[in-house]
Amino acid sequence: MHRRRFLGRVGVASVGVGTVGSVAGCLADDYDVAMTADGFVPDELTVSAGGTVVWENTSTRVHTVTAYEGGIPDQADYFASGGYEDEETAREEWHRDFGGKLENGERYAHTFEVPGRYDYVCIPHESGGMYATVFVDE
Ligand SMILES: [Cu+2]
Repeated sequence: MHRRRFLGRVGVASVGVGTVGSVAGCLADDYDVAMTADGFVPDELTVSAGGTVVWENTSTRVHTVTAYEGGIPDQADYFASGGYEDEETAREEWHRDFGGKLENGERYAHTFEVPGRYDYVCIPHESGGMYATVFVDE
């Protein structure tokens, strides 16, 4: 399990300079969702509004984190690795030059402000079922 609570990370940030070494050790696996060879783990995650989710590619395959534009709350900001502002652009850039790719060990983070359900996908592995959901509580 690599899930960690948002409040837990605030606690880490307040730790003194003298323990930087051990903090760095903790941060090595301080992510919420792993991108394995064939999926997002966990494929369902719940956070509180204002919480940040960190994805890390723990596999040797290249992945993306790409929100389904029709699968997020109306008022929510669109999100995608590569920073694209809409799903169409994210898909075009992936097909053009692997835009938005996350290689082994690379991370993507997004802060969820609006409560609701967020469905997202890995563009190159969509047909393989690599999609998942973040639920944001009030
Ligand atoms: Cu993938």
